[in-house]
Amino acid sequence: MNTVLSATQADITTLALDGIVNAANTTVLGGGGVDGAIHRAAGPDLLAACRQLGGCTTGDARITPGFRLPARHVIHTVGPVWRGGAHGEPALLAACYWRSIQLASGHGLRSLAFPCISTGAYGYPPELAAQVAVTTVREALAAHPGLEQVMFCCFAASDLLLYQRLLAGAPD
Ligand code: AR6
Repeated sequence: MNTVLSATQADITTLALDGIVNAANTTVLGGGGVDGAIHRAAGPDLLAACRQLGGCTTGDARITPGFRLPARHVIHTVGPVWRGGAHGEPALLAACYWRSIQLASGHGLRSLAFPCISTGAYGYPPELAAQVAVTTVREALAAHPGLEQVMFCCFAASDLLLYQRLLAGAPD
């Protein structure tokens, strides 16, 4: 079965899917950006669940319920801080997407949305991040069956254009 891959411009907290991915930090106790939006929308039970996780290393992921969100689960992953690109950032960002798909598949999720991990506060150049995201998600889906729908949820119109181009297979 082929997974439907798409890009949309939305607030990820509004998506009624089996799971949404959070761009968290290593404490997994909340923060700004999409992390703050997810915690506000999910309510205080999410923070209580995150306290039980004991943190998360960069490139890894953890799963919690979605509580008051329309999404049933939140997968918290920690992207790399961009430090010029020669400090393992591409591999760490790829690991975020790979681990998130692995967790989603392992928990029987059929639909999942990703934000543009690391491209806000963590400074990863959006175009380079989108290339890693699309390539890695395609590879991870081939290795982890069960997901029917994966969405790249872009906040900015400029990000949506990047993903639409990559998903259409257009050359760089
Ligand atoms: N829905 C979808 N995307 C969003 C939303 C939203 N509601 N809000 C922001 N974005 P960032 P990072 C986009 O900074 O770079 C936090 O404080 C945003 O436009 O949220 O991985 C964490 O706790 C950008 O494209 O995450 C960490 O400390 C993307 O989400 C740190 O920031 C990621 O931006 C993580 O930094």
